[in-house]
Amino acid sequence: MLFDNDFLDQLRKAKSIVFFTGAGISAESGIPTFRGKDGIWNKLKPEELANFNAFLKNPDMVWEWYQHRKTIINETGPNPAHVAIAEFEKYYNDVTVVTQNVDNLHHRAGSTHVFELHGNIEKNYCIDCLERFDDTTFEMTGKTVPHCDKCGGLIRPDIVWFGEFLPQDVFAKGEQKAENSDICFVVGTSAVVYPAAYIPLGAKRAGSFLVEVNIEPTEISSTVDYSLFGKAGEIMPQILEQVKLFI
Ligand code: BV8
Ligand code: ZN
Repeated sequence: MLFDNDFLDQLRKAKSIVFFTGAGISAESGIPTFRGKDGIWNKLKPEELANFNAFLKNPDMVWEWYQHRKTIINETGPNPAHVAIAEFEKYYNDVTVVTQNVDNLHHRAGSTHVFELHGNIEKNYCIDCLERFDDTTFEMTGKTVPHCDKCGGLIRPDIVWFGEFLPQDVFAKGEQKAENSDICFVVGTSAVVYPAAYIPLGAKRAGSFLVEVNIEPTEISSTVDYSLFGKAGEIMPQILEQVKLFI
């Protein structure tokens, strides 16, 4: 792939880089996106699954949906896009991932500075006493929603559902990193979910060079400085190859 000279100059002189990612970066790992042609929300309604009232109304159904997604995630792994982003840390001192994804694939690829705006599917907590039940320490079996062994309350995924606030410190730090970045890559996101989608917009306003990597134009295409259309799993390794040439 041939890259624009202005973009190559930005890559050469950049000191801090942020990767703002969405479900599209995990598509080539076999994890369905939300709004694409085979998106999750085409078959299921987010308000019936990814919100607290849905969970209270039918905890087993919501819990089972997350266990199903976790099974898909556990059966796959990071793809070349996640791996390339992790490798950027070898060539730049200040690399941050700000992700909307809950699939933990950036960590599994080796990225060491990851802000998870919408939580992490391997983490859970009791809705009554807030006791934590992360997968690392708590083996969940069966399809029905588990109950807290401290107070008997329902255990929910530590994921930000619609209508819920994002973890304020995570959002603030991710926003600040993006605003102070020299380049902010926007990879595999439709950029329609807020307040997360404010982050790349804030980066642009603060003077960061915004680069979109997506298979098709999105809400943010008219704002970015440079669009690269194609699969993230193909484009991100090619950008890394360019970096290796001049670093
Ligand atoms: C909140 C967790 C405060 C669940 C998710 C303005 C300000 C504040 C809020 C709002 C606002 N406007 C509207 C709202 C409400 C709402 C919202 O944004 N709704 C949208 C849909 C209109 N926001 C909220 O509710 C947020 N909370 O605002 O709290 C508050 C509190 C009380 C009352 C009022 C306000 C919470 C939002 C978080 C919701 N949780 N997920 C779960 O995962 O189970 S959102 C969900 O969407 C995922 O987290 C996902 O990450 C996120 C964004 O989607 P994308 O990642 O972009 O995925 P998508 O499928 O859309 O796009 C994939 C892209 O990849 C496509 O562009 C495709 O072309 C591309 N692609 C595909 N394959 C590839 C590829 N690109 C490259 N390579 C490929 N191979
Ligand atoms: Zn409890």
